[in-house]
Amino acid sequence: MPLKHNWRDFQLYVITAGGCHPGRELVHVMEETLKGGAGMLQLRNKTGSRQEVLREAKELRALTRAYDVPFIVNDYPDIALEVDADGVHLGQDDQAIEEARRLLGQDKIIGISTHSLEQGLAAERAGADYIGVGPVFPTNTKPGRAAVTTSYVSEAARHIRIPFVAIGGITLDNVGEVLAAGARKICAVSAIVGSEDPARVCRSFLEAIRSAEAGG
Ligand code: 3NM
Repeated sequence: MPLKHNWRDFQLYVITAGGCHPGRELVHVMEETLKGGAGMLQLRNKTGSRQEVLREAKELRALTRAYDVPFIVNDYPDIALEVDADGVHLGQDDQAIEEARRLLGQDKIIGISTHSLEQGLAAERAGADYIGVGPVFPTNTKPGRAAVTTSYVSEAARHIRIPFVAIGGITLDNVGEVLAAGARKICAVSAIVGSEDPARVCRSFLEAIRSAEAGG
C-alpha cells in the first residue's frame, strides 16, 4: 500500500534501539515519537533473532500505517518485503544497493549510511534514495566509529542531491550546530527513545528544524 504523501517531506527520522527508557515497550515508545511528529521510522535490531525482528517489524508496520509514516527496516530486505515495509536501510558493509534494488524493485526506498562525501556520492550514483551522514558526534549507539563532525554535513548540503539525514550523537543541545551546517533532516536515537517523554523531545527537534528552515 503506497504512502499518501511524498516520503521525502520528512524532517525527523527515529530509529529503534534496545535502550528504550527502562520499563517501556518498543511499540509504545515509537507511537509516542509519531505523536510528537516523527516523519519516518526505522527498525534497527542488531542483537535479536530473525523471529524477534519479524515480530517487531509486523508491529511497527501496523503502527506506521496508521500514521501514514514511512517504515524502513535495517539489514533484512526479506523481512522488509514480508511485512511490506516502505524500504530498507543498508550499512557500508551490507548488501550492495544494486542488489537490494533488484530484490525490492523501483518503488521501495533504499537508504545507506555514509561516513564521507566520497561514500555519499558513490551511494547517490548507485541509486540510493537517501543517505545517512554521520556519526556527526561520537555516540554509544554506534560505538567505534569516528565522528565525521559537521564538516561532512556541510559538504553533503553542498554536493548531495538526494535527501540526506544527519545522524549520530545529535541531541537538543547540539542540533543547532547540525542545522547551521546545512542539515534539514535529522535522525536521533538515544536522545528520543531513551528520554522520558519521546513525544516532547520530537516536538522540540521539529521546532528547531522548522525554525532553521524559516531562516531563524
Ligand atoms: N548510524 P544516536 S550513527 C545507527 O553514522 C547509527 O551511520 C550512524 O544514534 C551512522 O542518536 C548511529 O543515539 C547511531 O547517537 C545514532
